[in-house]
Amino acid sequence: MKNLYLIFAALLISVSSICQTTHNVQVFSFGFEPQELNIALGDIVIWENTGGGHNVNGTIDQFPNNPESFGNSIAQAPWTYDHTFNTAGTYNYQCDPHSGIMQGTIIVSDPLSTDDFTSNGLKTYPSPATNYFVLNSVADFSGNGTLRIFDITGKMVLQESIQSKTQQINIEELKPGVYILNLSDGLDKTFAGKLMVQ
Ligand SMILES: [Cu+2]
Repeated sequence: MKNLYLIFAALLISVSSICQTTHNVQVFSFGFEPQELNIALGDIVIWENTGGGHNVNGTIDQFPNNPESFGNSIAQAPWTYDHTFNTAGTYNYQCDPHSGIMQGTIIVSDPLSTDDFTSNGLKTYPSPATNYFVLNSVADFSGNGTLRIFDITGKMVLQESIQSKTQQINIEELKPGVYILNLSDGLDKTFAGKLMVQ
């Protein structure tokens, strides 16, 4: 029983520590400041152009190794442009008219890819999921319990009673993004994992 409380406390701390954060990048003649930015999955970056005609180009066309595209069109200051990063990885971007001197990097890390979470072994199929998913590889799970799904701000968005290991869980109402799963068998076991919805 003590073990259950410890796991649940660890989950709550993990959930509360990964709230969505907003980061600012100044755009000016000629540069991005900070030029390199480390953020967490789900964070928002706001670029603010305070002077000159610039843009943000982080498209896969321009940078084939970017996990996904982002960016805006060239325009005179003032403007702001924001993007929410929902895929981990390293993103490069540039200002097209000044590509030789205006280059930036965003490094997005996944706060959930820690030993704490992976060692709990709660996996889902398919991943990413669209309309539904099933629990996968939960060796110690009896098949009866309660599944709770939290968004990245720690808000519970879905609670489902689980009656079998192969039960399909409907997630048509969940927006694309990363979610945290908490599965309890109501006795002494709790499993944690993450869910990618597209
Ligand atoms: Cu520029």
